[in-house]
Amino acid sequence: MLKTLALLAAASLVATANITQAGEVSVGTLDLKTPFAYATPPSAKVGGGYLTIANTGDAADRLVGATAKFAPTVMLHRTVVDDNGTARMEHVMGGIEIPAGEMVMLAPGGLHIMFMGLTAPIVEGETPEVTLTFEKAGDVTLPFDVLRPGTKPEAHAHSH
Ligand SMILES: [Cu+2]
Repeated sequence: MLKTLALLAAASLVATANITQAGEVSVGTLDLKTPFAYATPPSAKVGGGYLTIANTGDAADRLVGATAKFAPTVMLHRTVVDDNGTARMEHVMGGIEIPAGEMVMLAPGGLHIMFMGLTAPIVEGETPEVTLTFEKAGDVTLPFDVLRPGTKPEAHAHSH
């Protein structure tokens, strides 16, 4: 009986995303923290999205893709610096692994979500929704904070 209840509880955790605190969403064994994007000028066609993903489970998961209403194409990218010191972005093939018990940061200058072919600018202060797709945890839609380019997200210490 207890075992059945535990299984049911585990199943419901997988099926629904729980908002645990402002700016933090959990889905399955994953905690998604400080999702943010940078505001874009009106004519911009691309923008970047970032967040930290912690895997509290004992099996690896994988971020395999993302979608957003404001961008017809969303890719997973990594910024790399070549031997000449030139930064460029490359498509991350096969998705981003989130190892068991570890935390992966998507951050400026490294791994990021690339919103391409923007149909509307990303506006500071708005909270556009982005759907992330994980191999095991499934789809989770969460709001991204929009920050002025160059600024860093604050630790979420909102007092309500
Ligand atoms: Cu990119």
